[in-house]
Amino acid sequence: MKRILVIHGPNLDLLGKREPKIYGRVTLAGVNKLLKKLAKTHKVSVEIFQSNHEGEIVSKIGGAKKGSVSAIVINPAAYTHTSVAIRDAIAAVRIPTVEVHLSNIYSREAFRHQSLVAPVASGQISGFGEKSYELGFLAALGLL
Ligand code: CA2
Repeated sequence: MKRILVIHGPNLDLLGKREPKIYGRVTLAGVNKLLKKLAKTHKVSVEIFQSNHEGEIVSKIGGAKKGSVSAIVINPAAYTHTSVAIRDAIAAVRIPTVEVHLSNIYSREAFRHQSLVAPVASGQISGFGEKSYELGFLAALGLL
């Protein structure tokens, strides 16, 4: 069975608990439930990982090859705009990767307009709330 790795970056564990005007009322548990349901429907396995630490995310991506991951869906959160390390890890593993964002990063502050991850991702989905994850997961299935 093909395996999709979903990575949630820093502070996404706070989803639904703060900033509802930007990120809505959905919780990370709610997003994960949706992803597990999608995986079941499409007969793939899903591994879900959240970390507030850049190095842990880098190691998770690096270990994906050994764990026979077929595609990665990642919301790098604030690291989207700062992390050369996460970008390099994605480029190095050569596993098709879809970048997702709940909010439209291009309609927000200027510092969010640049993604260091986008050039090494297969594509990016931004601005559809919880649905961004669903669209990202479906895009990843299309890359398997
Ligand atoms: O829109 C997205 O998904 C982001 O990746 C979310 C990041 C932000 O830094 C990116 O620019 C865009 C922030 C994730 C933290 O989410 C929170 C949720 C609730 C309360 C506080 C933060």
